[in-house]
Amino acid sequence: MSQLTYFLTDASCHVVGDTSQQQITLADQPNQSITISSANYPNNYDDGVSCLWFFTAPEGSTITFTLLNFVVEHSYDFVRIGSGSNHLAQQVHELTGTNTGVTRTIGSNEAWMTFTSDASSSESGFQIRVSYSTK
Ligand SMILES: [Ca+2]
Repeated sequence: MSQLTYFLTDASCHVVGDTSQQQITLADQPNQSITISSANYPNNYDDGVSCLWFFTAPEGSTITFTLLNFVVEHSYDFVRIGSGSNHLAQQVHELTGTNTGVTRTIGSNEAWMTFTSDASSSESGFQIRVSYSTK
């Protein structure tokens, strides 16, 4: 993986300075889930983006990512999802191209997600609902 610097971002991929927003606690969200979207959605996202989100759910639960809408430049722009609280390790899923309707589950109550776009060409981006369920 490249040596990108990721910025912690809000639900719309805008950089946040408030450390209280660094962990998204799913149980505290309305409907116990949150929908994350690329910046500008449904208009095209920007080039050169690197966004990072951390999610936590109650101990013993699993976290599910539902790709409500997902169109990014194939093979150049990526959403990556992994377990735990270290976004440089334990990558589990890599998503690129068109994946609307797909779901991916992390077998852990901690998960992270990154979105990276390269220097040129963008698409409409994504809306991803992040929820959890107890085993
Ligand atoms: Ca691109």
